[in-house]
Amino acid sequence: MTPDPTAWFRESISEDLYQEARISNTVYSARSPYQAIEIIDTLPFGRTLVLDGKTQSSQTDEFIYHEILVHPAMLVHPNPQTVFIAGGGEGATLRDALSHRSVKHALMVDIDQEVVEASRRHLPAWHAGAFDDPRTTLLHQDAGRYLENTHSTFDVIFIDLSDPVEGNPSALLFTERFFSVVRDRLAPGGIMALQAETVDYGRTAAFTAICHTLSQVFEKVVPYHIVVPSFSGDWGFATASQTLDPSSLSQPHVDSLLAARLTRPCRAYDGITHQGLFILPRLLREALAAETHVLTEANPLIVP
Ligand code: SPD
Repeated sequence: MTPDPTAWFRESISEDLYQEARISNTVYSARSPYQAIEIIDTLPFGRTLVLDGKTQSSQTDEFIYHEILVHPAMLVHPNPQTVFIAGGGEGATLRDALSHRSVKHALMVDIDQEVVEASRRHLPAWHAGAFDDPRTTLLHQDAGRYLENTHSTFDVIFIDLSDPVEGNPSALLFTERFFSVVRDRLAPGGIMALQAETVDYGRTAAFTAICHTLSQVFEKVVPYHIVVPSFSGDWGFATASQTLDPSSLSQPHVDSLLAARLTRPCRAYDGITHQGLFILPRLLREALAAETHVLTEANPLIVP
């Protein structure tokens, strides 16, 4: 079928910059109580989940995003058995966490059941059966409130949230308060990892504010990055813990840990890729060092 030449997905990258991808098919379009949900096929990036106008992940490079979010934190932990995922509606963070044979239980809490149901139906390569894995528990409620009210602790916590655009429920989870709740729900020796917005030069304010806010709460914050083309460029991540530093893992150590621990082969991540994640360009290092902004509920992160 010839794509409609007028159908474009237009996503704001900043107030003054947009990325556009030609749409070949609209697979799903709905508004849940929390956000606008679209699943589209685009020519450059294939099938794509879009929430409140922002790309969440795309067929052509979702494995880069999810492997890089998940594996550094999982590998630096000596024996990750319990995992918590805040958000992660597509199920691919769950998929990659469950690929570690040490994991006995993974609890995913995503507020939006409609995102998960649409992903389960239309994004099968993302979850790859992870929702039906006997080690999985899936709940639909506010992840922050859940963590505040549970006594459980977790070896690894992933914060895989949609971009905090105005009105999206994720905005209140990029805050000092939420990061403190996460810290208190880590088991001794535990670690968290999160997606932390763009690190493209000139647009690093969200990333540096997230890392600075994490550093108010955790002893060890390790920022890192990789290019995710459907996100329009270089994307930021961080781990946070009291002592663990994934950048200390050598290339051969990463490769041997992967061989010993994983049940699913990686496509983007290996020992050499791991080394590159932690090499931050000078201007980004300077921006991180100069950051003073602490994100709070009264003054949360909002991206354009
Ligand atoms: N799974 C949540 C990741 C959100 C990333 N959004 C990317 C937006 C790119 N403009």
